[in-house]
Amino acid sequence: MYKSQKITVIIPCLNEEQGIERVLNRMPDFVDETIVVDNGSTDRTSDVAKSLGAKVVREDVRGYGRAYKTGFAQATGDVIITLDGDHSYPPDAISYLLEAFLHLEVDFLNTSRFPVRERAAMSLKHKFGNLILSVAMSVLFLRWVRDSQSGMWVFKRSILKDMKLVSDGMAFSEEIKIEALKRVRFEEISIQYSSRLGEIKLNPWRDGFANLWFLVTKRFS
Ligand SMILES: Nc1nc2c(ncn2[C@@H]2O[C@H](COP(=O)(O)OP(=O)(O)OP(=O)(O)O)[C@@H](O)[C@H]2O)c(=O)[nH]1
Ligand SMILES: [Mg+2]
Repeated sequence: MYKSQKITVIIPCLNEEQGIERVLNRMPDFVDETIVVDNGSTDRTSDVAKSLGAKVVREDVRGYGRAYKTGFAQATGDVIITLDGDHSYPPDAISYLLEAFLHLEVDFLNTSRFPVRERAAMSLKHKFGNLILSVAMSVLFLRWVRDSQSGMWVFKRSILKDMKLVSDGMAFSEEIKIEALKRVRFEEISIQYSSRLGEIKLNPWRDGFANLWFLVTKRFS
C-alpha cells in the first residue's frame, strides 16, 4: 500500500530472464502485487519471476499490447504502474512517481525518458524516431507529449473501463496515452532511462513506421 492505495505493478516480458531478475530485486516493498506477463518466453523468465515472488501470467499470443491487456485483466490494485522487464526503466523511481501522481491529482501520469542522461541508453536513431512519433502524436491529438513511446505509466485502474484499446503491438504504448489524454487528467514527468539488459527485440524501422501509421489511422478512424 502507498498512502492507502493498493499498488499493482505490471511487467510484460518476452525472454527477459536477465532483466526481470534485476527489476524484481529493486521493487519497493510497498508494492502489493507484481504481475509478470510472460509473452511466450523460451528462456527462464517465468521461473525467475516466480522465484522472486511475482505472479506470472502466461500470454502465448505475442505482442506488447496483447501482453498488457492480459495483465490488466488480472490486476486488483487501485493504482497500476507499468515498466519493461529489460531493466531500462527505474523501479526505485516508483515512490517518486506515486508522490507526483497523488500531488498532481491526475488519473494518468506518463514518464518521459528525455533528456536521456545515460548516453548508451538510447541511440541517436532511436532518439530521432521517438521525436518524430511524439511530434506526430502531439500534432494529431493537439496535446504536447514529449515521450509518446515511454513504457512506464502510473494510472488509476478505474480509468481502463472507458478506454478503447485496440492495438496488440508496440503501438499500444501510444494508444493508451491517447485514450488517457482524451478522457482523463494527464501529466508527464521525467525519469532516468538506462541501457536494456538482454537481447534487443525491437525492429526500429518496422515498429517505427507501424506506430506512425497507427497514429494516423487512430486519428481518422
Ligand atoms: N518487442 C516485444 N516486446 C515484448 C513483447 N511481449 C512482451 N514484450 C516486452 O515488452 C517490453 C518492451 O519491449 P522492448 O523490446 O524492450 O521495447 P523497447 O523498450 O522499445 O526497445 P529496447 O530499446 O530494445 O529496449 C519488454 O519488457 C519486452 O520483453 C513482444 O511481443 N514484442
Ligand atoms: Mg525496452
